Amino acid sequence: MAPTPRATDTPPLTWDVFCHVIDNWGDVGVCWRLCRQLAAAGQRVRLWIDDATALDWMAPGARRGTVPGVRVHEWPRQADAPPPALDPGDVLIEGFGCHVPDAWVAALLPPVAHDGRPSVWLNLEYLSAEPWVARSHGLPSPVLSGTLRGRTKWFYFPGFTVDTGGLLREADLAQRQARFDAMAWRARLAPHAGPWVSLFCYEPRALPQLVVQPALHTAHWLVAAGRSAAAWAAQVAAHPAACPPGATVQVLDAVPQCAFDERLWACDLNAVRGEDSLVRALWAARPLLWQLYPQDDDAHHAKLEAFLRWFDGPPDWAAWMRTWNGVPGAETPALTPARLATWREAAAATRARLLAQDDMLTRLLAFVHHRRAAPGDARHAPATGPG
Ligand code: TRH
Repeated sequence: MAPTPRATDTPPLTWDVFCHVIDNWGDVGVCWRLCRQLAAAGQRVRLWIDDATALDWMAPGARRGTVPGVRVHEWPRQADAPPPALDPGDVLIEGFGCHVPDAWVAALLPPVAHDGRPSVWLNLEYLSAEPWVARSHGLPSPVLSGTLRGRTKWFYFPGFTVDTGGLLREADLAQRQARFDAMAWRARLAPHAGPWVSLFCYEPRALPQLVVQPALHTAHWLVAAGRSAAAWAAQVAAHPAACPPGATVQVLDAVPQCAFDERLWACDLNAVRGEDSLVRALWAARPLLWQLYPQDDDAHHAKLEAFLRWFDGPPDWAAWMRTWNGVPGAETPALTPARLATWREAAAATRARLLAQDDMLTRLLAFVHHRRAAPGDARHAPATGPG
């Protein structure tokens, strides 16, 4: 089998990444990380986004073009908006099923790219550990009618196992983590000796229950601005008896992505939500509680169970994860320092397991390389990394 092309081996291509911001920060968060990592690997990236305001704090300067390799463009999503008069690209990515008008695809992605090879059109999907993800990753979606008839869009599914599209991870992540001084980071923020907890969540009903756990009686809570701070205000701050006297809290303004990542490295317990912050919590290798994006029909409960099966962590942690996500009937044992220590061991083991796999960028580049080299043959890129 041919070796997986490393990011630096791949000649620069022009990538158009499209992002439609629905709500919260996950769409822009994932698309921005992808763009930044593509650019760091020497690729040329145009990010098309319909609401770039979150980038002002997530990636200061990005809109002004201060990040080498990435240009941020406004994406007017009106159906009749004329396509831009720019040189066509080589790869076009629709983030999370955001539909790019046919005229734009036709203008930015002719079937044959600048070097005579086929261009590649991808739909980047949401992250899930459910078994169908591996089955669906890399499937073609042929266009059967309209002006793009005969073209093919490919499904790209990120995931936790080697048979999926992988997880975003910067090439220098491990080195930056090794250099990071958590105690110095904490000292800059507050003089507090107890455990540190970061809270990034929607409105988990179990929040008051978590706050009073024995391991967290003297915790310092770092609460993210926005929905997390509102949940804290409504469920904890509004009920003075709900907060143990030894606990302290700081509400933190939204910070750039790399600073958010460091917060997770510095804490003893990370409550995260959505998808991108979950991945960051996995890299942080600290005990985590993940709140999934709630869906009306509770479809997120199946997604949670799939994640728990893949993670294979301590049963008391799985029980807390269910409670944190409002799964009925979950019984949570008291969260003690000893329990927190076993969660930490499990988190470290999971990070090690993931680090043994190729990251998403490596797999994405391999996928695109494969599609450009052999159009119309087997649907999957070569396997990338150890099983
Ligand atoms: O904001 P989210 O809840 O995003 C959600 C989910 O992705 C969900 O699946 C999707 O359907 C919905 O959006 C539309 O959580 P997520 O995915 O963790 O994204 C948050 C991003 O914000 C992540 O990139 C980290 C970033 N962030 C910062 O950069 N600085 C901060 O201070 C904070 C709190 C977050």
